[in-house]
Amino acid sequence: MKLYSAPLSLFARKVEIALREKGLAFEREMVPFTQAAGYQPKHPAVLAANPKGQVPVLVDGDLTLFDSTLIFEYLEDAYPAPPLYPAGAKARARCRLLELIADDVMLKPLLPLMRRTTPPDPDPARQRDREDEAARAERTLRDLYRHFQAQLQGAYLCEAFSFADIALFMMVLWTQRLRGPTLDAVPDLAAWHARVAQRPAAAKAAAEIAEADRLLSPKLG
Ligand SMILES: N[C@@H](CCC(=O)N[C@@H](CS)C(=O)NCC(=O)O)C(=O)O
Repeated sequence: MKLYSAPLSLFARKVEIALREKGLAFEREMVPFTQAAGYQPKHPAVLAANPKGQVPVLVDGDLTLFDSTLIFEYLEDAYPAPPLYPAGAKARARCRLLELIADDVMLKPLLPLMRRTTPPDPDPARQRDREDEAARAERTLRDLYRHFQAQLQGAYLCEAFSFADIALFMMVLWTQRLRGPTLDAVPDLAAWHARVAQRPAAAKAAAEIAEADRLLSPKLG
């Protein structure tokens, strides 16, 4: 298998964690990324595989796939052990919903925080607007922390460790690296995050992201 990933792509890192949790060997190619230019120029293989021009892209033999959630679903079907979705239609749907809330709903307030790693706007008024928007987004992120804390089922979101934990782990890690709200007000969620962070696949991704920030995101270093 081959994965097109990127050093600071939270969606591609999701897939790296899932592949390692499933014990699957893969070759990884990191596409170019800088804080100033983003993903430009796009990697030709990614452009050829994904009309959105985004990573992750997974190639498994004659199958080429993009989108981290779709890749999760394929991995579970093709390589069911160990499972990363719970058994039972309702439990699986709930788990997918939690992943969607992490990926889509939590991404929205995270976007204004991402500007903290890009060069400041040369117009001071526009830069102040950016900072105000980030402050509003932090309130939404605190609400989402409380939502996810209430969803915990014992040690993990869906009883056993699942794709939902991987998705939320990345979103919370991203919020922390962008100097978003701490987890002080949500101790159970903080304990959950520490628990997931100890898993070797998550620990490896977190260590590589920290190293990528040291090289690529001086404002966070
Ligand atoms: N829904 C997609 C999102 C993928 C995505 O946003 N990838 C980003 C990196 S994290 C990307 O390649 N961005 C480049 C672009 O959109 O031009 C997924 O889950 O894979």
